[in-house]
Amino acid sequence: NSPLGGAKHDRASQLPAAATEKPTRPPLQICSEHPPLLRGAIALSFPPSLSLSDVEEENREQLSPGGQSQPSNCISRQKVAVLIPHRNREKHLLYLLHYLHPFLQRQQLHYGIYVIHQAGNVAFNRAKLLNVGYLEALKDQPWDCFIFHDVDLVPENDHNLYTCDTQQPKHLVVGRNVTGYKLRYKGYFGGVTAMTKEQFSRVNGFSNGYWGWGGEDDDLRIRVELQKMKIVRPSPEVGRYTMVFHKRDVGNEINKDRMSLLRRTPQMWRSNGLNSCSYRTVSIQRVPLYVNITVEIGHP
Ligand code: UD2
Ligand code: MN
Repeated sequence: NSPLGGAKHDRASQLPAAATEKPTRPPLQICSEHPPLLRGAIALSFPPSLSLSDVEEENREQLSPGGQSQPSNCISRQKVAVLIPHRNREKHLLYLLHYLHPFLQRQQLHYGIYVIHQAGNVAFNRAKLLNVGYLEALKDQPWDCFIFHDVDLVPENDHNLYTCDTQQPKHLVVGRNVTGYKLRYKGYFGGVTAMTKEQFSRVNGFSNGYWGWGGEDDDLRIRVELQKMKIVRPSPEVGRYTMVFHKRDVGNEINKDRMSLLRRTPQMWRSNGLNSCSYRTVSIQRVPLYVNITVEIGHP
């Protein structure tokens, strides 16, 4: 009379359907925790001749408009939105898309890529663009997990899974080529991070108040710590990125106020973030490789 005793009995009900019935496909299973198609570390190259039509052609069959895809033979464990803040880095975007689409498909993810493009020439605001990306992506699809992704960082190892840890925020960039693949400093939370919808809304997203270069990533870390969450990372062998060479952009000069802003995060986080993110959407275009959201976010 063991609980498993019924198994033999049940077989009868699973006999093949009679020939007159339409064949039914077996229901899809949840994808494996260890995607079978992963390749590990790969050598990256950045050919100057790579063009948009090359990258579109490489991906033509795999993507639906707006650069979205899902595995055909299993159900993705999470629905993942990749958010890329952008202005005037077209070539970097092309290299990233060239590597990222096949990378995410090898990981068997249901995913979409959103490029949030800051209109105009005033100071760049990476953090506010990412808030906009989160809010707009959720109007498009019920994503579970968000990857906040610099345009110039290309992952070198596909064991670095672009999924969220359901308990803790995840920092995916342990090391970069330009810093000898070492963690820049304890608490470093820049470059590429993964947070669930709940984790990100719990910290009220990023601050909207960081104009120009620096500080916004540390501000997010403080928000995370104030919620008693603890950042997790992949192993150093896996969390490796190549940063495509660049200089500091015009319009993204170092933010001299960043240290004083950071001291006020504990007082500010509740009122400055997702709940105070005002912007004007200029356009939303579903191009073949991503959704392009062009947005006016104001000025300092
Ligand atoms: C570091 C962080 C980055 C951010 C930044 C400070 C790493 C790997 N990255 O990047 O996450 O915290 O410091 O703000 O540590 N961008 C444009 N156009 C512009 C300016 C910026 O598209 O004109 C975007 C683009 O996605 C870029 C990102 O903003 O990758 C960060 O800017 P960066 O690459 O100039 O700064 P970096 O490399 O010091
Ligand atoms: Mn960079």
